[in-house]
Amino acid sequence: MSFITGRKFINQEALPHMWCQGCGNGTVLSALARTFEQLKYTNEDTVVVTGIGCWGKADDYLTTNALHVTHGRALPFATGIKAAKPELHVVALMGDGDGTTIGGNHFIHSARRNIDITAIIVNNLNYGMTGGQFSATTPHDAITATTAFGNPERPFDVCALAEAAGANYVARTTIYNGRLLRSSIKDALTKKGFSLVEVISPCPTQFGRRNKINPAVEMLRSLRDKAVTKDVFDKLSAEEKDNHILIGSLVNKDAADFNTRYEEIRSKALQK
Ligand SMILES: Cc1ncc(C[n+]2csc(CCOP(=O)(O)OP(=O)(O)O)c2C)c(N)n1
Ligand code: SF4
Repeated sequence: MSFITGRKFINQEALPHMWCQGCGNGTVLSALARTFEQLKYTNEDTVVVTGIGCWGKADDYLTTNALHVTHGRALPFATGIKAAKPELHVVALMGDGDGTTIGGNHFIHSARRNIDITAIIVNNLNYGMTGGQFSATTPHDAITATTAFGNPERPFDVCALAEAAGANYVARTTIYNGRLLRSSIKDALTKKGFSLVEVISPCPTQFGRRNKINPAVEMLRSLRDKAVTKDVFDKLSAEEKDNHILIGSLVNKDAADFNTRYEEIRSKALQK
């Protein structure tokens, strides 16, 4: 009997990884490597594009083709790769700072373009790598290095943003919900068009410590207790919804992707 381990996609020479104890990044990396194996992807036909941040280091630990680019710019680079080489599987790995704050504009336009890229945003609610500053997903009132007495801003709903902009596939999960994490990554990778998997993940070192959700296992318990599927979420009051995490597949449709539309227009232009 053989088991799916994802081992051939993990660069053993780069281990041990740099992530803190209790960080969720390793769980997401393992789920991604296993799904690559399950889908029979190869190192040659897969490209991982990362921005800057703790999660942005993920490409160091993968054996696939990789492009490590500037902060917030993973999606434009991924777009260029997919437009030029549609046969490749292109995956953009971004933190919430990378993908929705400094890179927020690229995020909505990639979804609008519906280009066939899978974006995996590990949302740990702050800028982990640079010391725990607030990001566009930091909850209202949360304590961060730059909101020492509480965050006056409201967070983006990353999935709602992707849906409104036109993504074909949108799912949210947490690192506690391991099976959903794997199945969401698989569905996202196999869906044509722009796909988003938002993974709510603990950053015990920066976010947990400041918001008194520690040790790391407390962050996992909190994810377990807060994550609910749509049937439960819909019955909650507005106030309760603020304190829960809606998980599951939220959008799954088949609008034509960018490369298909581009080819249609190109062939029309060639006939003139
Ligand atoms: C243009 C630019 N601005 C700021 C930085 C500094 N910087 C590096 S990582 C980072 C935050 C990363 O946070 P996030 O994307 O949420 O990833 P995490 O570290 O939490 O995984 C920042 C602000 C940078 N490298 N480049
Ligand atoms: S600082 Fe936070 S996000 Fe970065 S490795 Fe540590 S726990 Fe993970």
